Amino acid sequence: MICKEATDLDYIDLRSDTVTRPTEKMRRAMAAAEVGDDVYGEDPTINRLQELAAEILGKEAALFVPSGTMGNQACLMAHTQRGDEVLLEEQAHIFLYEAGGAALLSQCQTRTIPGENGILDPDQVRDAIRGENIHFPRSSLLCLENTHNRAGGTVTPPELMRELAGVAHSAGLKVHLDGARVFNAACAAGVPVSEMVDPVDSVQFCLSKGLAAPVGSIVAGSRAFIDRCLGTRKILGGGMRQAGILAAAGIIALEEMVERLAEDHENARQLAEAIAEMDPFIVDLDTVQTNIVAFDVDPEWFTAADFLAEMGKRGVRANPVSPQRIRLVTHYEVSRANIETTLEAMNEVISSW
Ligand code: TLP
Repeated sequence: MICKEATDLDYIDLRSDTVTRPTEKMRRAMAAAEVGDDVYGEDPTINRLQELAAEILGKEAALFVPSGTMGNQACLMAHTQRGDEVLLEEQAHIFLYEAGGAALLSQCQTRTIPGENGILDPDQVRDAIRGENIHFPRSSLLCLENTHNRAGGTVTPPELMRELAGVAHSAGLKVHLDGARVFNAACAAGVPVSEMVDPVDSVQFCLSKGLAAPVGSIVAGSRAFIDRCLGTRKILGGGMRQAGILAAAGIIALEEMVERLAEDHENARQLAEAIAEMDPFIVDLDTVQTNIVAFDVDPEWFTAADFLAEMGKRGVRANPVSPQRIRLVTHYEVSRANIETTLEAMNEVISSW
């Protein structure tokens, strides 16, 4: 097991797994990284990261990009043509939180489908795909998200991934996976990540979330697709130079930070089970499958913001996701002891209300 480095923070940060800072080993690797100009394809550390990522994912090729948002958008641009329709779950990150990039950059129309806890039903997808008709846009891409952030880190199982992709493929659509947390999904499903992503044409995953690298995401797919992404990444300003300094941390993220994700899942579960016992909160424990605990706050008690302001005074940071809903995210800088402290602070706020 990876040794958890004691956090030196004087607060507990449950706002996101994006807050994780690079480990000591990452910092050493970054300082020592061999670098070159990556726009010329000459950064040996980036090349090594891309090869490693492609191998782990079981895809022909991979590309290092600065962020998950850029990875998703570069893939959308590479898959679609102006005026196409992109199908997404209605709470998908690409739809909700990427600043309208699908409309702006790919000039696509989005069509959302309500999932159950973020998980799509193949029949709904089949019904949403447009047939041939001069009035219709061309349905060209289905985007999946696994784990599903807004639904609370839920996992679409690998068999369902295959079924959903099969529906899209048989109607001529491509499939992109926003797999920002796909390693969490694979860990929870108990399968290698390559099995999870096998049915999709492209995948984006974040090195900068639970895997603790400071910056970066990977997109992966066929060699021809990644060649197109080299172009779309350049348009988006994502052609970096001696970014092997960042890729060095990404290599450690893939080599050393994947296996320990199970600890974050156990911590989230412990947190969720205790919160479910607290009067002001409603937790659907079935949705707590990975490192995210999203739960409702009874408006008769307080708003999410008011409650979290009190938690902040007690050294626990978290974000509301709507006026009556809170999201807590576990990661490698949150220990089991921090979970206990968080629960104590929650009980204290409730009893003093
Ligand atoms: N998610 C962030 C916020 O943007 C909400 C977080 O704190 O969870 N896909 C998914 C499913 C994501 O959750 C995120 C980031 C992204 C894409 C974008 O990644 P970045 O932040 O690297 O652009």
